[in-house]
Amino acid sequence: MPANLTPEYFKAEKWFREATTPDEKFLALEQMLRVMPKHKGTDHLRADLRRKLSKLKEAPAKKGHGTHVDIFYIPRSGAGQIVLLGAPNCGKSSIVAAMTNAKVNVADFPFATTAPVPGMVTFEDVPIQLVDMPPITADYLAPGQVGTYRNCDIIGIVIDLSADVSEQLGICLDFLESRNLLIDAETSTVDEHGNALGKRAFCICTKSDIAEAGAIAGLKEKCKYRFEFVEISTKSGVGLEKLSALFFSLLGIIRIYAKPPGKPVDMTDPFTLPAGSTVMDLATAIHRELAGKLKFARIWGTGVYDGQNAQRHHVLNDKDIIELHFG
Ligand SMILES: Nc1nc2c(ncn2[C@@H]2O[C@H](COP(=O)(O)OP(=O)(O)O)[C@@H](O)[C@H]2O)c(=O)[nH]1
Ligand SMILES: [Mg+2]
Repeated sequence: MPANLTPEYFKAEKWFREATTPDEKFLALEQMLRVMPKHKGTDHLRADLRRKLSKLKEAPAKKGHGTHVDIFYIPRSGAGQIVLLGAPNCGKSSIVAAMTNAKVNVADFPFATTAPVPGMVTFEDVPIQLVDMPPITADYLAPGQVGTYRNCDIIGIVIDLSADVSEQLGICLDFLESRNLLIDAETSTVDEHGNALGKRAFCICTKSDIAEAGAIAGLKEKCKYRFEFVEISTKSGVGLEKLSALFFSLLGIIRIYAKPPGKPVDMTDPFTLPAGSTVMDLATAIHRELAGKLKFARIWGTGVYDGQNAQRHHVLNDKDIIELHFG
C-alpha cells in the first residue's frame, strides 16, 4: 500500500535530515509522527520512527575526551535574550554593533559572521541580551544554528528594506515554520506540561535610509503574521531607541526595586520578573528558602498608596518599590 506522504511530512523529514543535535532530531521525529497520515501504508514507517525516537531517548549524553563545545549555545544573561535572524548582508551585525559594545564583524560581503556573538543592550536600567547570528539562505544553514533560536526568548527577523523584502521574509518564515519555531502573539510560549511551543518573533526592518518609499508597507502586506514591525537605520540611528523599547515590551517583564527595611532603595539594579508576578514571586526570586517566611510587604508604586501593606498574592507593576519583611 502506498504511504501517500504529505508535503507537511516531507518538510518535517527535511528538518530531521538537517538536524545536527539529538534534541533537534528528537523534535523533528516527533513532528514526523504527528503529521504522518495514519493508515496501513505507513505502519512500517511509523514503527521505524518510533524506534529511532526511543533510541534517541536512551542515548547517553556524550562525554569523554575532547568534549564538544557547542558554539551555538549562548547562555542567557540579562533580563531576556533576543536572537537575530536574516539573510546575508541584511544588517544583523550592524544592529548589534550600533546597540551594544560587542565586537562584531560588519562587512559588505556575505557570511562575514560565522558564529553567534552576544551583546548587551540597555533599555533604561534593564540589560537585554542581543545575539548576532550567521545568516540563513534558502539552502544554507550553519549546523547547530537552529539551537540558538530554540533556546532564546524572542526572534528578531531582520529584513533589509533596500533589497527584495518578500524573498527575505519567505526564507525566514520557511525556516521558522518548518522547525516549529514560531508562535503567534496570542499563544502561550509553553503548553500545559511546560513544553516549549515555539518563540515569539518580530520584524526589524533596516536600511531605511536607502530604502524606497513604501518598502515597509509592502512587507507588512505580504506578511500573514501580526508581527510588530519597527523601521530602523543603523547608519542614521533612526528607530534605534524605539527598537530597544520594543525589546523591553516584547519580553513582557516588569522591574521591581527592592528596598531593605529601614534603608534607602537601590534604584540602579532592579529585579526583572515576568509581567503578572506577585509579591511572593519576588520573594522567591530574591531568596527561595526565605520566601516561605515572608511576613508582609510594603509597596510604593502604581495603584497603591505609598508604603501600603501588600499581601503575598498582590500583583506587581513595572517600577514598583517593595520592602519585604521576613519573620
Ligand atoms: N545604508 C545602510 N547600510 C547598512 C545599514 N545597516 C547595514 N548596512 C550595510 O550593509 C552591509 C552588511 O551589514 P552587516 O551588518 O554586516 O550585515 P549582516 O551580514 O546581516 O550581519 C554593510 O556594508 C553595512 O555597512 C543601514 O541601516 N543603512
Ligand atoms: Mg553579520
